[in-house]
Amino acid sequence: MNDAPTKIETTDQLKIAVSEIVQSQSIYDIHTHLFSPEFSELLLWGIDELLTYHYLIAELFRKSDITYDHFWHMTKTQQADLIWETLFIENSPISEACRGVVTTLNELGLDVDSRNLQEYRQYFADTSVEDFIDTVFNTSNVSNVIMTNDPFDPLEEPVWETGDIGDTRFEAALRMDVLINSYDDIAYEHLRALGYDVDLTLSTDKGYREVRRFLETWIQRMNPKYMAVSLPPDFEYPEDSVLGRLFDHCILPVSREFNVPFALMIGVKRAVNPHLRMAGDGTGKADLSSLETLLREHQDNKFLVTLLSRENQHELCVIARKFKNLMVFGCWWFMNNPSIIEEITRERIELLGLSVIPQHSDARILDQLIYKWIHSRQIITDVLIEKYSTLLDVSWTLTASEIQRDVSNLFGGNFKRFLNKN
Ligand code: HDL
Ligand code: ZN
Repeated sequence: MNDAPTKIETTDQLKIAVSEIVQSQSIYDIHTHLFSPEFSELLLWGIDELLTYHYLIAELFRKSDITYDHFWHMTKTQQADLIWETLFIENSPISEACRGVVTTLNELGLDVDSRNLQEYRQYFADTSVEDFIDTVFNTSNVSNVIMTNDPFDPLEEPVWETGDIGDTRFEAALRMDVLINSYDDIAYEHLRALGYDVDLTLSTDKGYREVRRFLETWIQRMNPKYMAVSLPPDFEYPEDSVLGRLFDHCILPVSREFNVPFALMIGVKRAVNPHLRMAGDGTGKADLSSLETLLREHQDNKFLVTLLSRENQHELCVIARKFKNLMVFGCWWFMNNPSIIEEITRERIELLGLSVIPQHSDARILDQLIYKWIHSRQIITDVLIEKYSTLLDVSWTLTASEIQRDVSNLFGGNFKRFLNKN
């Protein structure tokens, strides 16, 4: 860090220091949908994947007259062509998801002004996936990404069976949406077929023991940083249901025993418009009294929580003030837009200081690490400058190393400390 002053007494000095420090800080990206190359086609990268990101598919249908059926029968190249023409040429690419593609192309050194999709395709055709992974991690200054790993996914299982997922920059998270949200129509049969003696209503000690054995097997196989689940806005706890019994008799005990935190991602309404497929999910405000109960009754468990409704964010900060076993993380999905990231980050710092994980990328396509972090670094920089300035205003001077310490905690240190806490 060349020209950032060590002792910071003025706003100009502060701006230089915070900008440089945030820019140079490597990031531990704790929630993505990326995969190491060992997972072959599950690792998405390149311009056609960028353009057919489900966020852009949702935006396409607002501007194009194409029918759902016609679109879904197109090839990925045809879909990308249509999205490029509709959202980037016939309209300015000004939405966050559109802007992200342009930020990424520009950062990769491509001629954004040419608007020549074939030229961009040629760049990716000429690049190996291994080289591109290095390019993306170096350009985005991300040290590690945590994947979203589904033990019920037949495409993932063979790779885990080998015990080698290769590139150590990719780490695992054990995702339990199928186990928790689809127990009776998917997980039950799958577990039985694997030899786990579980029952359909999951209401026996034998069944609890067998689900714990399943979780333990995957924890040993994946070495996950956390176990995660996405939940609807009407998530209730406690509840006399498969979910309630899975939490109490299986997930929470295993989470404590193996010191693997439980990540709750609450507020998603799946398939609000099924015609949009992965783009068809929506959001809803959750009643967070269930979260409060969970935290209060399981204070020896560690929970990572992110919420999908803007209306829940302030309440989450207040709950986090009550429970040290709650780590608030990220601006998830529909929250991952500059105006909301700024609002959420500001209220988190005001209520929780530096004890949060301000952001994750949720990247689905490798290239997205570039734009998602460029955009978020800028917003978090601006909020930090604003907040540190209030200290200068009351004669609290700062040093660059103190800001470095704080920023290092926000972008990885808080997460690592939370994982190691017993
Ligand atoms: O459930 C999740 O982890 C969400 O992030 C969904 O994967 C969603 O489709 C998404 O990619 N959001 O950014
Ligand atoms: Zn996600």
